[in-house]
Amino acid sequence: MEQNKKRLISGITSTGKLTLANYIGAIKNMVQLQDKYESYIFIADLHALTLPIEPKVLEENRKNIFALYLACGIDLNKTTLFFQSDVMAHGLMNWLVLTSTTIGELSRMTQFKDKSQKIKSPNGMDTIPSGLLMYPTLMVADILLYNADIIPVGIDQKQHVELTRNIAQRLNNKYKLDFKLPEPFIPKVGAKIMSLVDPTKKMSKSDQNEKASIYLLDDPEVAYKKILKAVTDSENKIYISEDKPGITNLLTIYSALKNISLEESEKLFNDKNYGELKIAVAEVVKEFLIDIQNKYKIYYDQVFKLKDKGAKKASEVANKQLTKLMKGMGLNNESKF
Ligand code: AQP
Repeated sequence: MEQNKKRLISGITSTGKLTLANYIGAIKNMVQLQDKYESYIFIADLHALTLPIEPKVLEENRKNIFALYLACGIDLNKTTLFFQSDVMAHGLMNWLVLTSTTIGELSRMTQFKDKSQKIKSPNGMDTIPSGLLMYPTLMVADILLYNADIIPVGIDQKQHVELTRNIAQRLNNKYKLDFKLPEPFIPKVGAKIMSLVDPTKKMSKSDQNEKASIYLLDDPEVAYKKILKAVTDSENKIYISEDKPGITNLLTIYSALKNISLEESEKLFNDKNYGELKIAVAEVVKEFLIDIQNKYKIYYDQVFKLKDKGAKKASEVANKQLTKLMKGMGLNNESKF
């Protein structure tokens, strides 16, 4: 059966504690799509090294994310779940992809511009790790290794999937190969969840202000209070509008967790006040966190028992694609794999 299914790949970088935005923008879709697609989901721990990170922190993040994927509904009977660093092909594929990319192409990526701006020293580029520039080529490698059809991601990653399409086309033309051109799969509701303290900025796991994000492992009571304190405007009328990013964000979170459209949420709340909306959103967020945290506790201690099966299967698939590209490029190591 699996041969007839289209392939899906996606990952989350283990740079910090997962947020509700990571769930709504990415994991929720991964869970919904795992019945229909041959699914490969990973913890992007090599990507996490693109910015400085303490080894102990990285170790803990990786384990948390693996257990959280399972708690959120990733099913090991349907999805191949693995740590990126367990599949050696990712590093080598990254190098091969890198040789077909230009510095201009990489430095134009919005995420690179945003993240490098934040850490740039007054003396110039010396504080910007080269890994940050190459983050997208590793993502291209992640996708091409599984010859994936679709990539469930939030809108901030769309540009990297577009780069993957360009590079796949380039490799196909240059080396007469047949890499698929992947499509991003972006959720209808929740493609960009916003910060709770500044709703013009995206919610991000690396935001230094803990009040800006709901973390999947937040104490549910703390999360409840964060929603009650979420920044909104002062009009006290509930409707969806670009001029009302805070209220639109709360309606979006409610819709995503209740599995209803944004317009349905708007209708439900349009004769209510901000306090009532915040309490309703805080309740669904709290319930959601209690549910996944109960499951998380069960999975956390099993991570190292569960991880190798996925890594083995992923390696088999990845090595085939890697060998294809190596041969195409003239690196013909017949008996290597
Ligand atoms: N605010 C968001 N709304 C919707 N989706 C989001 N994603 C991230 N932020 C939002 C999606 O979650 C997945 C996580 O990808 P990642 O960890 O590899 O990188 P990211 O996009 O850089 O995520 P963060 O949370 O912002 O992490 P940091 O702070 O480390 O950069 C992707 O599918 C992403 O689109």
